[in-house]
Amino acid sequence: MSNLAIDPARLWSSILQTAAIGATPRGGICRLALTELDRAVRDWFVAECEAVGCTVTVDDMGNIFARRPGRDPALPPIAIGSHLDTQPTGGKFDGVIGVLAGLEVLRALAESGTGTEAPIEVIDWTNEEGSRFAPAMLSSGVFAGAFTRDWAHARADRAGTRFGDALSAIGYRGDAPCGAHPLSAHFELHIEQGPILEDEDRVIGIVTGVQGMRWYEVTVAGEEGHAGATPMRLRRDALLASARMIQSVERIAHAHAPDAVGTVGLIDARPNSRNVVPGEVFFTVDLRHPDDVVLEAMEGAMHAAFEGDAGGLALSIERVWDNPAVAFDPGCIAAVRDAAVALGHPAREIVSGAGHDSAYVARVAPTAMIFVPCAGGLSHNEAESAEQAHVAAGAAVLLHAVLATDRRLAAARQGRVSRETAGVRGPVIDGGSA
Ligand code: HGY
Ligand code: MN
Ligand code: MN
Repeated sequence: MSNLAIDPARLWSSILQTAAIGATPRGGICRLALTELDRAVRDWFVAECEAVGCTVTVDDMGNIFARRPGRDPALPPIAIGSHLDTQPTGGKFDGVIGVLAGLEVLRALAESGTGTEAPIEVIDWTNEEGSRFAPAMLSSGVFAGAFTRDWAHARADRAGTRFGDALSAIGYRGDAPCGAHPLSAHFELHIEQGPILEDEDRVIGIVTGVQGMRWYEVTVAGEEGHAGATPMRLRRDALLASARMIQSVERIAHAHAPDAVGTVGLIDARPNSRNVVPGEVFFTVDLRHPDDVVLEAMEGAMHAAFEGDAGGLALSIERVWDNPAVAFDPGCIAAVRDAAVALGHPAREIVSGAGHDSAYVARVAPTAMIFVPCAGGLSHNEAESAEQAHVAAGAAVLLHAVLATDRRLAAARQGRVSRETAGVRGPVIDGGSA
């Protein structure tokens, strides 16, 4: 294992290269799932993986699997996954560093001629953001059995385009059935997207789980009317009722402080004309909490509040997504923790406020995540930024955790460690320079 090491400059260069695909004038990225820009970054990723000797397969949800063979092809791969789609006002790092750190691991292994027992696989999960096609993590959700492939393919964006049709249009509707793809473990490097690591001067977040999250779609129906001739007492103003509901979401989140969050991020008022009393409003609600029992209580409070806020207007509330809180695999968590300690990076355990593909993959494979700080905790914002040294540190921890997991699998395979203790445990770092 000579000179096995992450190349920080090469990794950073790849991040900047992909940042040019969908770059916005304000320094961010707008690369929505299944658009021509998503296709372009996928094509780039596939070419880079093939250039280091990987075989690439695509499943029928568009998930891309770039596999580097191991000594034992019968072993399910150790996976490194994240996403390349972004928010409309996304940044250069959200999702991207997880996929590109995986590519950097492949490059480092190839360059140093380091073999592994298990195959190593880097995955680009389709439509993690859920911005264009709700819900978020749609494709890792199908992979984990949370959604059927047909339900996912039928999901439509606000313009009425179906997921399956958009996937075909960019040429990434693969043949392999999504989900029939065992993994020995799954690791994901991601920016924290919050302020904790930076506030505490930590470089590595040892992510132990993800909080629970639920999405709703709300429609309020009143009656269009003339803005000048309709007396206030006769109005059935859908936007005014919705405004009361949006304030209720904020109140309910504060009422379940300090860990609850509630967001109304998308709103469509129709006919959206300045001199028409709005007749119908569609808006979304995103509720999150680390404890599913509290999340359930928040949902009940929201329904009760909205009934009153509606003021007699027609109201429909549909829950389109319910992703319970997730605890990651203790063995994978230990592999991350041991790697951070061995590499000397200040670290702390943390639960993710943001959703990630790992939240679903954890249902079907031992999984853990690695966080690195982002400036001001800012994300889903074009000003999102991270330090090159921190991204490189995260990638080095990722490499160590993957190699340690591989060694444990090899030992278990050779029967040196009894199966029941084999699990996926921390590495015995041999001073590798990775
Ligand atoms: O919604 C989320 O937390 C993620 O960014 N998709
Ligand atoms: Mn992300
Ligand atoms: Mn995101």
